[in-house]
Amino acid sequence: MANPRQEVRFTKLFINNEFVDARSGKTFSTINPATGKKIADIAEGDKTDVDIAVKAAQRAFARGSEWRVMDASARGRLLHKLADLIQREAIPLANLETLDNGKPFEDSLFDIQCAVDTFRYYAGFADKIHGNTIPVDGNFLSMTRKEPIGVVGQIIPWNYPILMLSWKWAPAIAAGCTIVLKPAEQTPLTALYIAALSKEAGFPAGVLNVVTGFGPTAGGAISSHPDIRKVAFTGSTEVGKLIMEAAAKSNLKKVSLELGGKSPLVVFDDVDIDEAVEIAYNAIFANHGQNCCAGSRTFVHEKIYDQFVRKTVEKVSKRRVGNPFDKGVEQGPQVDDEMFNKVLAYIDFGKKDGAKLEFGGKRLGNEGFFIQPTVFSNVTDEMRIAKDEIFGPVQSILRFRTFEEVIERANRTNYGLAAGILTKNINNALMFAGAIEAGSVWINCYDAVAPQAPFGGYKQSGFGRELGEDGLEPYLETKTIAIKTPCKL
Ligand code: TXE
Repeated sequence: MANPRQEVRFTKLFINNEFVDARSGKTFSTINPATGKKIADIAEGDKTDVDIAVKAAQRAFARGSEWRVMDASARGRLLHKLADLIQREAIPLANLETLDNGKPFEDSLFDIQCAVDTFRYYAGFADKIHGNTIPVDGNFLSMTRKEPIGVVGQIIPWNYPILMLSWKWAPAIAAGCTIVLKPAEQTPLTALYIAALSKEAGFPAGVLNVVTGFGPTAGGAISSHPDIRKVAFTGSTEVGKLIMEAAAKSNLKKVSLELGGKSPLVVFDDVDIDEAVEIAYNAIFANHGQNCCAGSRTFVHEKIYDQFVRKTVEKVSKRRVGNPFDKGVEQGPQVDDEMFNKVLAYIDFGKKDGAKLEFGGKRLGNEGFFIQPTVFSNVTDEMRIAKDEIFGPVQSILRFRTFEEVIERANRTNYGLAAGILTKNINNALMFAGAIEAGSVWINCYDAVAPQAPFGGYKQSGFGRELGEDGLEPYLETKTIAIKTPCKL
């Protein structure tokens, strides 16, 4: 495959503004999913390294430290500076992201722009985080202060490595916290690169630390650490439960979780079918289906069902899958062999459970983790492909008849991250938006995520919100201060 020559410069842990080996001296390989071959050896941090990183973050957060006495507006300027540097380095960052994750190069560039937008949004917030004065009874001046929660741990997944880092770092920095971040073991390269940029931007030592390593060891050390005040996690519901348990058993650190989904996209019979097919296609196939809010249950009204399926197959059959560095390629490999095997297993379940395989269903080529975009029709609610998060390029098309029926079926899931509805009927759209149990609802669009608007889950898709003003809340404590006054002011 004709890939760019991108040097991998950063492979060690980033602690206290220095790149260091893991104390154990251990490393692990990060793999190029397009070939299955090793890209680089990365320092394998564990509990000892997390302890060292937490100490650095505590020093950076100590009373009177450079970070603690810095003007809020200066924190905002640092965030802008980091955004500038990420923009300057967009090409090498996109090369590394595509190499490590497998997503098309253009998609990496798009993610980088979204990350820059997120940093800039929260840069503006740094000096606008403030409390209230409150008219309590009696002779008091009562006021609240919003304070940074302290040292926070952040554990992120591999599906949007740069973007997830920005969702975690930007609000935490704006709030004035210090951070120990663990990227996913599949995709450590860009977090380390951005760590180097944070030093160049001028962040004081210890404010931002990156410990690469595995979930149960490095991640586990974060979630059970006695001196971490808050853990923010994006990943599987299964691990989210472990994180919450570890947080409870250690020091009751605050927790926010952004977990999996099985999001419905409901297509009524009054739509422009070509447009609806296109929206539903992007909703499921974007990022190879490795998207927490993927529209993985396409409910289509019975009146247009057959036509919708036929047009979907036409569209999907033209999807270009291949080397993610090639121009025009829309889909690269799945992230690793584990996800590749999981997706193929679900395709098998789909066939066994009686869904009709309309397109795809197989591995592509004999190198790397490529899977054909796959479409199933005649999918019913109890099938495994309709219930579980597959996290791959597999579209399940279900048939429905009435509004009430589809609301009930759309909500019949443990997840509640997102939902979409396509219709020209404003009443149906609004009633759907009100009745659906999901953190984001998209009407006549899908994946309309923006840094300014909160994002997060109902039910087992997690709790706490990222992005928007709500996204600051998990990183803040509210302190109430009452001052006795000689009379009513
Ligand atoms: O996730 P994990 P995996 C879903 C998706 C996917 C499934 C498994 O359905 O098929 O999860 O993917 C760290 N303590 N999502 O195995 O394990 C891990 O190192 C602390 C949805 O990749 O949850 C990584 O940094 N941390 C999702 C992060 O958790 C632990 C994105 C995510 O890995 C840990 C990814 C532990 N015990 C997968 N075990 C989304 N919401 O977008 C693992 N980790």
